[in-house]
Amino acid sequence: MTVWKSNLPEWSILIRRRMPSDIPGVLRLFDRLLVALGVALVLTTGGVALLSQKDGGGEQSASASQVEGPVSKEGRVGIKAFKYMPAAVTVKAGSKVTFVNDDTADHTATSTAGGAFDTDRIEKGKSGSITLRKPGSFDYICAYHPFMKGKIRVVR
Ligand SMILES: [Cu+2]
Repeated sequence: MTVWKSNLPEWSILIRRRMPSDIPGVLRLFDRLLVALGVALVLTTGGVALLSQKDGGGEQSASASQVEGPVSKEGRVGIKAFKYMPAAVTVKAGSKVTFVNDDTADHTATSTAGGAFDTDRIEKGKSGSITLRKPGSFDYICAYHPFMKGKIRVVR
């Protein structure tokens, strides 16, 4: 008990003595906390920004699919003035896509990747069809005029 009693003032003095010197330490700790909070905030807002960018990307792909048109069971692509119209279509797997050559020259619709499909020659004023069974995104060109480019997206 006597040891405890005699120790108590020493402890309180120690604490009191340490207090002033500890304040900057506490402040430094507080600063670190603020910095950490700031970093966390930046990271969070960055994450949110990234997420909203992702959303924007989603919107972009949504508008891209709008360009490609609605998903249909039968696709129809016109060919006029050396252009596929529309240049991109989206169809369900198993769909038939018909190319209507309303142009002044013969054309084809020939996939560029691994011979997925080829209409062969479609004479001017005629049409040609292909059936797409495998889902995927297929770029195609005209075998006679490779600058003519189109895309067919096949979804399940
Ligand atoms: Cu052509």
